[in-house]
Amino acid sequence: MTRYFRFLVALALVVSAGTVFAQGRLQAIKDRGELRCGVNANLPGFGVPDASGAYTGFDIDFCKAIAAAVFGDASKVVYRPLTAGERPTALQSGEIDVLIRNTTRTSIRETDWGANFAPTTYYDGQGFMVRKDSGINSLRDFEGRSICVQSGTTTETNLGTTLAGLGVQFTPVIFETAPVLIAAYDDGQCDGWTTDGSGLVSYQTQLRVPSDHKILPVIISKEPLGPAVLHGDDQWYDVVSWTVYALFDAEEYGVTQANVDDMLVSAADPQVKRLLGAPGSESYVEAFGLSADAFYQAIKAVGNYGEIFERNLGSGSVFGLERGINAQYYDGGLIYGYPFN
Ligand SMILES: N[C@@H](CCC(=O)N[C@@H](CS)C(=O)NCC(=O)O)C(=O)O
Repeated sequence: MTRYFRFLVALALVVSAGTVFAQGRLQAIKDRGELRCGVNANLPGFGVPDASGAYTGFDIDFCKAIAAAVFGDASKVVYRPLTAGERPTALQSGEIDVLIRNTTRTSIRETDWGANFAPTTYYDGQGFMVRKDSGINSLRDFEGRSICVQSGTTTETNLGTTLAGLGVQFTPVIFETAPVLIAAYDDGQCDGWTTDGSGLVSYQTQLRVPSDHKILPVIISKEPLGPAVLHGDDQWYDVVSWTVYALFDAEEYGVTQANVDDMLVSAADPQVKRLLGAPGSESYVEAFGLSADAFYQAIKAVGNYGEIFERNLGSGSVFGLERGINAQYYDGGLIYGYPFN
């Protein structure tokens, strides 16, 4: 690329980002008629296209919820598949409106990436998988062994710092994407591999003989996963954040995909009426720049937080993940919706 061409590209990015900023991303999305969501294309349970090319998963449902809140139509999403390493540029260039791709909230990502993280939707932690017959039962057993790890992730840095701290000498075998990494691990190219606990459970189902492998009972990090937008647009950040809170609140108030229509007309609880923008209730939702029934639309499209969890990752899925710390606060977990008032 010539220096002049690079200058033109940079100028175009600045001008287009400026246009979005000047009028606000929410308005730009409405004018465009579609939400651009940066997602995972390779992580069953979180984000993956099915045989017909339709994306499904826990993260995908949050893209749909935001589209439903903005347009009253969950199908108005364009999914942009991203590798781990592509995430910051996709966000910074303005190419995507929101990143919802099992992305950990960290200080570096808020500062260097310029990401503003919405509420955490899945509290995770980094773990390890090994073959049952490997003789590896703890991190110290990786001494002199190899570990597959994906680049552009928190996983890679945590691995290096944690094992260095323990004085364990190991060989990292680095891959850019998960499918290649999993195949290499399955072929015996590494003695173990490491990623978010949810990712281990998801990918274990894709190994040739899943039951030949085990997840070590060790977690080396905090991996709070959630949606992120670019710094600098408070209105859009609020829309994304409060769509997440609305889905948390819906579970707390007992509003489900199945009963939301009834709730809209007959709920007596003022909290529910405010959440749904029920006729006759004061509108707290329009203040976001959305229609009064925006969060009714989101719940109607994907259900409440608990329904999203169970359908994609929990009892309604092949993964059977427990809610654990992703339970509601009143059940001893960390999920806590904020009030609409
Ligand atoms: N949460 C970590 C890890 C995210 C990540 O990319 N994990 C891998 C392994 S679960 C993944 O999703 N790979 C999918 C792919 O490469 O397409 C982060 O934000 O850096």
